[in-house]
Amino acid sequence: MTEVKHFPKEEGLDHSLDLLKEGYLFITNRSTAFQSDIFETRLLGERVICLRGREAAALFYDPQKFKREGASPNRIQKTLLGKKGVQTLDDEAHHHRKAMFMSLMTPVSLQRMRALIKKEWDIAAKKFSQEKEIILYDEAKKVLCRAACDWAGVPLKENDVEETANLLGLLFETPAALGPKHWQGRHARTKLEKWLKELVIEVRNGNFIPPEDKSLFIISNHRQLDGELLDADIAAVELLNILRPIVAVAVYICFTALAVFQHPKEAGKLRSNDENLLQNFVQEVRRFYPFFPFAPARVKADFTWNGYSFEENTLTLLDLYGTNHHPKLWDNPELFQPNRFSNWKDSPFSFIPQGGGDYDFGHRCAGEWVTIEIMKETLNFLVNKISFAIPDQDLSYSFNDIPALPHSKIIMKEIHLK
Ligand code: HEM
Ligand code: MYR
Repeated sequence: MTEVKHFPKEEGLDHSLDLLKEGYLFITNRSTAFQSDIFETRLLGERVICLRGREAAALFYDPQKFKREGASPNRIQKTLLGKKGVQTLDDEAHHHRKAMFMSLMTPVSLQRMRALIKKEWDIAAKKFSQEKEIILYDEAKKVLCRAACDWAGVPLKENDVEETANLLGLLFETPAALGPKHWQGRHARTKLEKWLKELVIEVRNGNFIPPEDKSLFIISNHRQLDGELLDADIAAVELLNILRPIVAVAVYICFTALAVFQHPKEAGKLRSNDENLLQNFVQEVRRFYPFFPFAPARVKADFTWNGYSFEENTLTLLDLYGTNHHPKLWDNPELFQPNRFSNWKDSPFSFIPQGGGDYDFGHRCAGEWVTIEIMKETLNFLVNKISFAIPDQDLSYSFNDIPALPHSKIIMKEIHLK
């Protein structure tokens, strides 16, 4: 018989304030103190199990053991995710909806995204060379917003680009914010969902005809398992699940620029334009810097794992950042070393910046390949297409800001095309 174990447990009524204070390091700090990749705590008034590491990730991504129904807190749904989208589904309903997303990620469509990003940076660079200085984060959001709408088949006038980019930005900038900043995110979602719902209705009425291989067409015409179209509200939520995260790559673009600036020797190796070296650098940016902190799920039905009893419905968090920095999985995890990916043995559970496990049957990010393509093209642009100066500024970032971003948002000046 296996020994029954008690979860290491921190004392106290609630640790939500500690989560706000410690941010990305909340789970790692406790795992280190307990010397355990599994422990229990209390957050927002309920008992929560926290997990970290490869074995724990394999458990978390077992769809027989965990479900997503009721897992995301309301403040995340009202800003980042919306209601009734793919992230909240389980079993057949999830698999069917996820297949719709994965059908958008063909090699041809990934190459189309790469070409769009190249075109947008080329146009933007000509403008940058006329400017005294630019803020990379703001410019990247606009570049990505244009590319996202074009890629998804969503019409967007140039005059609306800045406002739309900022609204999409608020969806991922505000889930963990307090007060007015958080409410800006909720209002942004209301406005964006209304815009896209009306567009879906236009497509269904035949008043607007997008190309058949683009997200707008596929989501508008998607049939559920019962043969019905999605409610137009839900179609809008799913369209935002394409547009929002593409704009969110702006955060990774700032960290990419920071890495280029702080690791000039590594960046110098990229001058050869070698696709594998670009890939390794981008992978290390996604491993090293904090972005999505942890993924939430609930226990589907009682089970025991390694002697620990998991009770039905218990909220469980998987530490994405902490797994990417786990000392048992990575040599010198706190060093930025792109070369570690040159002979890295691929595992769906140890390198999980965008979630782990299976794309089709689990909740792993549908846009991971798009993200990598956008980042590689942008890295090539920063290293091989332009020269620039980084004036004095606060390039630090805080582990208790979710999402974290270099505080100055990367100010660049003296930008010239090479
Ligand atoms: C899911 C991160 C970019 C579409 C996820 C998850 C994470 C994540 C952590 C959830 C994993 C889980 O619940 O277990 C990121 C990060 C990105 C990014 C850090 C960088 C900006 C993208 C892009 C797209 C996208 C570019 C689409 C073009 C999705 C979708 C899901 C998802 C549709 C839901 C998958 C499901 O529930 O089955 N992403 N993502 N993401 N992501 Fe991303
Ligand atoms: C996306 O837009 O889907 C991609 C990246 C978003 C990162 C957002 C970071 C804040 C999320 C807090 C989630 C906490 C989960 C319990």
